[in-house]
Amino acid sequence: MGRYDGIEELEPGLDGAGLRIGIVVGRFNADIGDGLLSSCTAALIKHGVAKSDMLIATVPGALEIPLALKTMAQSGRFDALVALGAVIRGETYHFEVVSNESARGIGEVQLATGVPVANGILTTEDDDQAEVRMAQKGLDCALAAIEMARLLPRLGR
Ligand code: INI
Repeated sequence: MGRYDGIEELEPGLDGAGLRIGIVVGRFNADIGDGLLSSCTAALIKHGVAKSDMLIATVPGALEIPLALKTMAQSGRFDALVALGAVIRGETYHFEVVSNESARGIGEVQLATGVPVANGILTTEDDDQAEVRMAQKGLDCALAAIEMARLLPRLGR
């Protein structure tokens, strides 16, 4: 029995066993990327994703992430993807361009390909804010990737 009598509600599934997950990391703020990546992979492993079912690709910065994701999505090899990186206002005069374009591109990849993409591109005022947020964001993205990979096959039947 669900919360609503007589109405089926799909529960979030967080079993990562057997899921193939691709991760793209921007190297522009490398320390933040490493922090995001370590918490993300630790959470994926904790939830049952095999190391041999993960592939990590690094790219120069957030603007290169959507194309790498799209190529992975189109390969058919992945159940879900994760984008990790940091756009820090203190370091760029075109903060808005980089953050907006990467977010737009990431959203476009998942809608165009049907492969879910968890967006872990931090957008912050400075390094300190990014450091504070990176562990939680990496974890959140791991869970979002697993949950969406489990949910999509159950929708639209
Ligand atoms: N890329 C980032 O990932 N984060 C940033 O903060 C950033 N800044 O500050 O400019 C950034 N720029 C590089 C960009 O993503 C591309 O790699 C570059 O423009 C080459 O295409």
